[in-house]
Amino acid sequence: MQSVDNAAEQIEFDRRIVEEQKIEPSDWMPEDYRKNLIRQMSQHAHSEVIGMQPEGNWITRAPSLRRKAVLLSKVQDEAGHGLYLYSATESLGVSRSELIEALQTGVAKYASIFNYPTLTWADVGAIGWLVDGAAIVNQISLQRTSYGPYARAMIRICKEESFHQRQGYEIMYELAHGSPEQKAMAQDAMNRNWWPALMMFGPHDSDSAHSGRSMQWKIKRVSNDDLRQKFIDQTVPQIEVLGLEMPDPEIKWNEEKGQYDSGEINWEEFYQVINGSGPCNYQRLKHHKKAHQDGEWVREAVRAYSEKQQTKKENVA
Ligand code: FAQ
Repeated sequence: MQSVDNAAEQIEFDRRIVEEQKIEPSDWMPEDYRKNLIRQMSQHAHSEVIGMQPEGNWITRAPSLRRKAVLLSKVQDEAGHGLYLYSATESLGVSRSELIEALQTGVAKYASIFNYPTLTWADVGAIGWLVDGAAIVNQISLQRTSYGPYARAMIRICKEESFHQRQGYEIMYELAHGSPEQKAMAQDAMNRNWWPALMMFGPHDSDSAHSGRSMQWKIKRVSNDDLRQKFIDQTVPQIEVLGLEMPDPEIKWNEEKGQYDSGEINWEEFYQVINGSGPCNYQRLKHHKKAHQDGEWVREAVRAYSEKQQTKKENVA
């Protein structure tokens, strides 16, 4: 409950939310708002960083130098997105090491999609097209989120994601218009990634634990189900252009609603994956821990450098 001492700050906070003004790091904010932001933003940051692994798996096996250069730079972009988002989260008074600890101990989640394997080169196309495509639909709405540093990070991230989405679609287009084997590979990768991409939008609104408060605080601007529908509606015509079979036989245009009907997600699988039992959960975290340990010398060097600078400053003073 809000203490009487904070009543005036609470009124000011509420006014700013209603008037669509951004909340900045130095502003007063309710503790639950801060905690909820840390939860969502850090999970978003973790997703960007863990999300480097499935595609990173194909950098050494990309089919041409051009594809390799593009993929390398795409994966580097994801690292950059992680950095913007970790920095934005740190502005809420939590340290990077606390955030990493929460990820590595399984306290914090990351997007379920990254717990699936990338079996063929076509998965790289399907990820760029479907996964970045779904991420953009969600992140465009987050450009209007109420927390200033998060909203600004989203604006930059969306620009980069749109290039990612196009490079993925280009890979899919070439495969879908290539040999019968290539077309079959594209179909298979789309079929496998379709449902996990739909799961990225989270549970149905009726089952979403955080949506109520997050919408009220304008952290989230559009509901899980509405974003998912938007993604389906924009992606189905793209499947038609590729000339592939629909990944879900229940996809059908609904004239009355002006949108596509589609089949139900396997929610049992969704909950299994987000609770740690997906096909690659163990592997993803194991790899993250190793990379983090291997990078310890960099953090050590940064600490030593900043101590040296501090001593220099003190000596001058
Ligand atoms: N995966 O009450 P809600 C990308 C959890 S970026 C795992 O509905 P909320 C770029 C949820 O955290 C992709 N967990 O939750 C890229 C909560 O658990 P908690 C990441 C999920 O927050 C591309 C519980 O279920 N994007 O892909 C998932 O209101 C290619 C209850 O759910 C973002 O993070 C899921 N799919 O809505 C990188 C966007 N869905 O915390 C590399 C920002 C739900 O109580 C390669 N986040 N959960 O333990 C959001 O918009 C929201 O957090 C939602 C979930 C919509 C994801």
